[in-house]
Amino acid sequence: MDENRHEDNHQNSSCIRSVIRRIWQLVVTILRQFVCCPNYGEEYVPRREEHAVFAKPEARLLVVGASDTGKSTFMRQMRLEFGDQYPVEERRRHQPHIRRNVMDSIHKLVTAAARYEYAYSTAEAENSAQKFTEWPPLVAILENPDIDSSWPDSIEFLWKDPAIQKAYQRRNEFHLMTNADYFVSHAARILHEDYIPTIDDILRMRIVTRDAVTKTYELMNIRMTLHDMGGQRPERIAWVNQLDYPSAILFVASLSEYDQTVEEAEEESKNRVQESLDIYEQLLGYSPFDTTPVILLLNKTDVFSVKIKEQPLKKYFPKYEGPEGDETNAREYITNLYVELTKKYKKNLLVRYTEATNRDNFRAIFAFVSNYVSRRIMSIGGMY
Ligand SMILES: Nc1nc2c(ncn2[C@@H]2O[C@H](COP(=O)(O)OP(=O)(O)OP(=O)(O)O)[C@@H](O)[C@H]2O)c(=O)[nH]1
Ligand SMILES: [Mg+2]
Repeated sequence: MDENRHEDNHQNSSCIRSVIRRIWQLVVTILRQFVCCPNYGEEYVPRREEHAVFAKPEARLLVVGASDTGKSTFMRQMRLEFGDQYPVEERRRHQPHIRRNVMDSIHKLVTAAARYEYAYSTAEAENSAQKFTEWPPLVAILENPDIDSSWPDSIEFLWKDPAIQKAYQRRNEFHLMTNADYFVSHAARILHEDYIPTIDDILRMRIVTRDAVTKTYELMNIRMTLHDMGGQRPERIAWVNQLDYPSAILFVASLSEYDQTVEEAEEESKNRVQESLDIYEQLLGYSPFDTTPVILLLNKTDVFSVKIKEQPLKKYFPKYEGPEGDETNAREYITNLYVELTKKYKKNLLVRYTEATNRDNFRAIFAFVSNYVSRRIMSIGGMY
């Protein structure tokens, strides 16, 4: 009963907002006609600043999805393409995060090798591993610029040892960050005293988003605001404050997460694809989004194409009947899980496969997203 009343209230307020939006569009249209174009009948060419106030359509995109799927990486690409492109000072600010990524990766690998009782190939490797077993001294280097000069070589040396490589093959069991291989194999450069992060390092670093991050970009023919919403469970509680009539939803999911469990819910050992589908379904069922277009970005195609040859999809999704190791079939199976849910809610869905760390791929995907959103906004009167 209460639930129904809640639903009714929701629908009423949706209706009122929709009417207000339409009235506002009408006012803007009248203003354009009589304020911007006083010489009615002549062809009107707006001045630059009038463009900014009246003509440029605005879009508001919600970038949502489960944690670790690539939402913030997409935002970093936006900044590289349309923002300040990460000047040196800004890159330097990320130095401790990236060093932490190196330390976290090698610590988790060494810990896993010990847990699986994998023996190191030499006594030297065994000794090196000892340096990275305790976390507190490792994290202390982030405040202390005098990094033990033996560490970079030890990390790169350990990375080649079969014990660490065998642990790496089982990385889905212990929440190793996606680009751990990149960080560990670049340890010497990253731990060097003169280190300044490169753009590649920035795109690959892992920092969990706490609180939503909002950025507005003035693009050629549209002003676009993107809200990057933290995807971990505690962060998702804040989503409701931002869910007010977006122009479109960019739902980011990782193709490569099919063999992993949710990091922040270790006790449940819930599969990450299932978590992502559950979040997706909640958004589809949220009534203010009834007419909001959804673009599904199935991300981490590079990681997926390597993983699918190593980890059978059927082991994690027993209903998968396609050939094992076949990237196209496996990709379609995962895509269909989202498509089926979308059909259930009678919505339209646009799907794109992405590699958020790849500049060219990002450019192509963003061109598609911005064209689609601009055309849609223009078709409903220039405002949303
Ligand atoms: N190799 C590869 N790594 C990716 C790709 N997309 C994202 N990553 C990496 O995956 C990790 C997680 O990406 P984020 O963008 O931080 O994920 P998020 O969705 O913002 O996560 P939350 O902030 O926890 O919600 C980072 O280390 C990224 O560099 C991809 O397409 N390929
Ligand atoms: Mg993030």
